[in-house]
Amino acid sequence: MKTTLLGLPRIGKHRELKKACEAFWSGKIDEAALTNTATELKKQNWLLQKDLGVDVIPSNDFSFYDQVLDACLTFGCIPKRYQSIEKSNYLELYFAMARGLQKDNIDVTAMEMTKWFDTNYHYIVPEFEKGQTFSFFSKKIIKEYQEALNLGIKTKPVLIGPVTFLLQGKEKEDGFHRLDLLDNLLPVYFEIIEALTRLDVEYIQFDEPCLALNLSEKEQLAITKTYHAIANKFPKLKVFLANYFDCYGDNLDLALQLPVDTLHLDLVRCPSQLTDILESKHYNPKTKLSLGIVDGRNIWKNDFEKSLKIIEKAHTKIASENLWIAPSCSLLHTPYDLNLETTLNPEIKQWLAFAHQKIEEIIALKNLLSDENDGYLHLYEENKLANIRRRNSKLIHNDAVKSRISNLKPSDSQRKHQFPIRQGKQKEALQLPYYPTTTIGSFPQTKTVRGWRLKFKKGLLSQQEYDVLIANEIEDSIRFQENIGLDVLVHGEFERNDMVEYFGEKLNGFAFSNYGWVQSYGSRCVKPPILFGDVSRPQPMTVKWSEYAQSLTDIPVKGMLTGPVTILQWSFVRNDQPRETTCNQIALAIRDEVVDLENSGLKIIQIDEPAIREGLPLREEAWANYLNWAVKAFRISASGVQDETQIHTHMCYSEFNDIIASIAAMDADVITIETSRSEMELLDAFVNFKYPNEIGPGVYDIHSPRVPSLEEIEHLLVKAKNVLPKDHIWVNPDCGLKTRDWPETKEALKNLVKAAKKLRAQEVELV
Ligand code: THG
Ligand code: ZN
Repeated sequence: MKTTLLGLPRIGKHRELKKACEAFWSGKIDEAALTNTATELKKQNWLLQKDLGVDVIPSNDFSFYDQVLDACLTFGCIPKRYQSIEKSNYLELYFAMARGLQKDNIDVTAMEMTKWFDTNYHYIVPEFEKGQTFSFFSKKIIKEYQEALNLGIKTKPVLIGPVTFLLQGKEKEDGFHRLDLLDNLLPVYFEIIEALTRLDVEYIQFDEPCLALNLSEKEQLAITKTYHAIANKFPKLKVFLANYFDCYGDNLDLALQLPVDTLHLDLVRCPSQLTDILESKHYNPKTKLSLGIVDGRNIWKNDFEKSLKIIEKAHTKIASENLWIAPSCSLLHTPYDLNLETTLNPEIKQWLAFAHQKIEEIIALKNLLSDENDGYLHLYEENKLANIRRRNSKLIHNDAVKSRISNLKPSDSQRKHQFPIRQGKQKEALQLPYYPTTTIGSFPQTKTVRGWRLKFKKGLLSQQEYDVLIANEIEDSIRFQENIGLDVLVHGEFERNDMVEYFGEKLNGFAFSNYGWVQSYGSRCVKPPILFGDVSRPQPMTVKWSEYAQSLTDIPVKGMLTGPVTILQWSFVRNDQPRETTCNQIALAIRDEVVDLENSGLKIIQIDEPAIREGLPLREEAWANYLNWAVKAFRISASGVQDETQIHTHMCYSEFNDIIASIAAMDADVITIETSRSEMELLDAFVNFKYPNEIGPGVYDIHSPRVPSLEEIEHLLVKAKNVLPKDHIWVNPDCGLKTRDWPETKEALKNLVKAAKKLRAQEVELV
């Protein structure tokens, strides 16, 4: 039995790569300093794995920004607009593709980003043209292999497979399908494999998580063709084919017949596939199986007793030299090292494993399975004890919460009346003009504001001093919004760090790490809360600042909350009960907050659900069940209020077509969505569906500091007005403004208000 990993986090234990990249972008350090940091981080990862005893260690899992962007450069898949950038200036080209570049006479936008399968990680979307050709451009994969070799480590280079690479990208013009490019792309793979085999590479890992999706026949054929072609050309190469995040499902028979050395299975997300494989007539016992048994998407300690049973089951049919033990997927999605955490409750800490501990678990499992396992039995006992303690812990179970869940009634997820009746009452109560203007909720989180929070956490500011600073910031923002003439105001969320972390910190059932950072995109990280127990709300979470903001003005202020599905999706959640149950517990806590906000005088409350689409299971068979409970959880959170109280929701990064009926079923009075980058194309789903409630299609892209002109906003608004009922339209930016600065925010919002006023004036002329 051998141990391996599919990849490790790379941002650095103390986010060294994040800091180095940001310093490089702002010109504070040079390329050599950035490269040194990268070299050091790669070395640390390799040596850690070597010291802990991993048999086959991956390389090319490092990335300055994103591994799919790396693949684009590896295959010379570089959109034309970057041609003006000197190819010899590799990092400038690389970061221009990631972030855009404005310099001298160059002005290019970044490539698009989207979520990687059902994770909170964003990748750069490859862009394809008809007939596009590829070339072996960046030699990173070779250089990293050699770098590890110089440390005495013969690695398994990791490369995204050609089918997943093509499928996760997008066509930039009509008239072809991106899979048509496979024949142009494969020769570059051959060239790469050739170069690696010349260096005596034994294994190459090809990541094909598209195998976890429903594939068309054409897509399945592409997989078969690819791996037969590789096997024919390189009969001695050992291909390690990795699927993860779900079952092989419909693709299992096909996968079992591929001429590969090893198939990797995600046995955390799909334990049943092991039996399917062992019983399949297509399974050739010479094909090695990599048992992905340690959860690469969550932070719980492995259950050795359970894992050993699974491995032993595989062992009844498969010789041990044909079995690998591995994490379920790359450890990119877990934090580095639990040992850095000094303030976690020790009772909870003993239930957890971060990336470092997960590697130790893989090694321990291997040792426990060896004939001479005497020296390791204490590890088994310790693990067993920790898991028993977790199951029985008083920290986890709260009878009041459990009984509230079992007493949920259908009316708890139902507003008092249907939307048309509510709409009338809300129009009466709110007296808003046509095309009401608002923002999504957050205002710039400036260095100064972050600085206050840091000082407060370090004890350098008292609670009272901190509160005064926040109160002043809120007052300034209210005055600004009044001055420019917005119709529905927000307090700005200056008191919040992250929209999920903030609520987790205020709810029972959540714990927090200090260094549990996980890469979200590029240099940006999130610190997901650890949801370990039954969720309850000890006291109101947002009422103080929302009520304060409303007290400053007669114009309605929106209360701002994060929805239950998004809190679930962006936390590390418990694995000892269904996600649905956990989500309903969060929903009840949010519901209580919504009611408290209403009682404190807020007439409009927004419950954000940006992650509802990303939580969609990878396989369509599982969609209906998920959508059913996710929508219900949202409705539970929103249904405690009177008809007059207006519930908003907000979603971003969404391909809405797939789930538009469920979005409508959420029954929010108003939804604000991201539409500007697609020139209102994303609105089509709502229009075709005849979305019944009110809607705010975003009229400018907040991801760039660029200030949209009055005309641009007006142009988009007219597009919206042509397809939606005019008393359903709201005017707002695409998303929250926390990553922006004030100067551009002010200019952009002034133009937004002017555009709405202009449209209103035109209505009056028409009448
Ligand atoms: N919160 C969480 N997940 C998210 C988002 C979020 N996933 C999707 C999307 N929003 C990702 N966007 C961002 C935007 C900014 C940052 C992270 C993810 C960010 N992070 C700080 C950083 O890396 O410097 C750290 C956060 C902090 O200072 O507290 O800026 O909004 N959960
Ligand atoms: Zn958004």
